[in-house]
Amino acid sequence: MNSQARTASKQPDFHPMSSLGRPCWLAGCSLITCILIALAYFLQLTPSPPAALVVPEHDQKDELVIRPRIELHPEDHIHRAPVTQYLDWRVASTHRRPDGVLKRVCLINDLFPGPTIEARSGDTLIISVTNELPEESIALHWHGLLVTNNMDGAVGVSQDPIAPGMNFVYNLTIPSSQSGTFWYHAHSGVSRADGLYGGLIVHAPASKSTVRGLASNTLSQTPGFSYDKEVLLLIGDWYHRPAQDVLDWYTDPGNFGNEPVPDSLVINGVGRFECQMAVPARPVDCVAQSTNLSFEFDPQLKLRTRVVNTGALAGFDLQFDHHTINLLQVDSVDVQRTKDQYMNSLGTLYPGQRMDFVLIPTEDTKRHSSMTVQLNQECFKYANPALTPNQSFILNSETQSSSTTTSPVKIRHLNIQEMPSPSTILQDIPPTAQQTHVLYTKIQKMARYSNKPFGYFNQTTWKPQQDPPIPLIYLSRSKWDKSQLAISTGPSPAWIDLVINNLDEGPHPFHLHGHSFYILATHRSEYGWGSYNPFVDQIPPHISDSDSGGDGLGQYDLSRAALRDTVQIPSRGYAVLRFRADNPGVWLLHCHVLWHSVTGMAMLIDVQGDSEGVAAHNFDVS
Ligand SMILES: *[C@@H]1O[C@H](CO)[C@@H](O)[C@H](O)[C@H]1NC(C)=O
Ligand SMILES: *[C@@H]1O[C@H](CO)[C@@H](O)[C@H](O)[C@H]1NC(C)=O
Ligand SMILES: *[C@@H]1O[C@H](CO)[C@@H](O)[C@H](O)[C@H]1NC(C)=O
Ligand SMILES: *[C@@H]1O[C@H](CO)[C@@H](O)[C@H](O)[C@H]1NC(C)=O
Ligand SMILES: [Cu+2]
Repeated sequence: MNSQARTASKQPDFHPMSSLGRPCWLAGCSLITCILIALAYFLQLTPSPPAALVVPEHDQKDELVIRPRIELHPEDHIHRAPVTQYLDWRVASTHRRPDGVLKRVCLINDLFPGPTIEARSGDTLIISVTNELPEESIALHWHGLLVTNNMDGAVGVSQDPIAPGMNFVYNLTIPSSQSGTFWYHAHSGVSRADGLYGGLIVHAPASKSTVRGLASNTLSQTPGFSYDKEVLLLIGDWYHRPAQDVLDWYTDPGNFGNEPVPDSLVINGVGRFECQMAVPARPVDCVAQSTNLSFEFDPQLKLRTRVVNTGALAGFDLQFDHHTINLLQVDSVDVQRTKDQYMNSLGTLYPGQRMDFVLIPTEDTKRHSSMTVQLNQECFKYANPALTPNQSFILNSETQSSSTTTSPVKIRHLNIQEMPSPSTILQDIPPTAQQTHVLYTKIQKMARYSNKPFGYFNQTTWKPQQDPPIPLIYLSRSKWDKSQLAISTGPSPAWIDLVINNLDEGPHPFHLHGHSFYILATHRSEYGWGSYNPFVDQIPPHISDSDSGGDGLGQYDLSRAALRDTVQIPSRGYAVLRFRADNPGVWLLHCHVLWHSVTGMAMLIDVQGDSEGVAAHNFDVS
């Protein structure tokens, strides 16, 4: 019981919003105090920042630095037995200035992002969620965790939304087979883009041999893959308008279905915006930041860096100077190691995806080092002059003169979208599936819907079940309304192939609830429509490509497959996913671009079986 209470009350010590003494407009004090201090600043009543802004435990040099750092504590979890953690969450909203611009932000227990959950495989999380928002209903989804269907948080599918003033208790048992970087986010309306999300880290229990006390990953025992500390980076695009206004803009036929381009980006709830960048058409209430943003990571340490794309629309690339990168996991699954293990860049991480890597200082790291976030502009169909798409953040401002030699670092690139899983994971894939389903997805602006954009799978645009307004899992299939397009996988377990053709000019990051899938192939067509129907096409387009293709033995090169829960489907192309439908229930398959999923780019996978015993085989932990 002691360890339960200890774990339950634990908050990350370095949560950007949780400590006292952070700048007021970023911390939990009232709006009025914020305004007063901001005024004092502007009127220069104080020559240096007021005492409230000083981080008490640090020296003078640090006074003007905000550290948007979330440090993790694997040592509290990897050596203990599984426990039940009780969390009591209140969801509310208030006005904050994450990047200097005032915006109504959703908070969990006064935090944006919400509290970071740290657990170990086999833990049970009992999370009581009380909705204290005045108007919006909410629900929370546990992205990537294989939970039981009724705890999945998908409004209209597995639960009713939690109305204002109401409470819902999530009861999640983390399978003993899962560990890695996960996150939770709103799965109702658009509150995710108002900040209703947070990190969920599952530490793997320590194995017998540990490296410097840490063994959260099998790779950590391999030279080059060990690390000293763990940190979390929740990085995402950010809009200055309320998410509902952004959605209204998107669905306005006058905007031709162009996705709203974000104004900014935030890392762990903090960003940087130059007030003069705001466009006249969208005036903002902006306070210039007088502080530097620096992570102040110890330049001697190797960091296991866990990155989540929490954004609504944009993918991003990360660049580090004076560091190399060793990729450990994508979507909480190990990746195959490469011969050339030290990388400088990893390619684009799309909304919903996660990557874990060891950030390794190079010889000259004791100098100023920085991380650059580059929002990928491929899905920006117009220019937003307010946005600075490439932004650098200081990792370490310390300048030591111990090393002046700069060892030239060869630039090596890796594309995480194409990184296969290790063969130990791929050996589970059967040579063929029992069922194959072909799907077509597209955003359409149709005259009969006043040219508003809606996302489609085949002929159906998804909406939460309304007629009758009862979540699908409590209704017989014959009662589902016309917005529910579903694939039935037959008696569980069964191996299923999904061939998802993307008929759009733009890519879509698709996420499947309740299961991970093997990506067997992806294909992008430069011209025409690169669709694939295995029932008709003798040779799949990805094989007829000269530079990619199989081993000539089958349609798919299983040795290059990747086990994931989110896949970027290229423009005018497709992805072939193979998964074992073994988690009974009704599960969403949807685009993780928020503006696409809320306008219908979603459908259902109906996995038959007894949902009481969902994934029960995973629950026994020795
Ligand atoms: C912020 O960083 C810049 C560039 O490194 C530096 O010149 C400046 O002194 C820093 N300001 C504060 C307040 O630390
Ligand atoms: C959570 O679910 C488990 C397994 O179904 C059950 O034994 C336990 O009583 C539940 N706990 C709560 C607080 O509902
Ligand atoms: C941002 O970085 C990317 C990749 O290096 C580059 O192609 C692009 O031109 C940069 N954009 C801006 C606005 O600097
Ligand atoms: C989607 O459309 C394709 C082509 O018409 C069809 O083969 C497939 O069965 C449809 N899928 C579903 C789930 O209805
Ligand atoms: Cu999409």
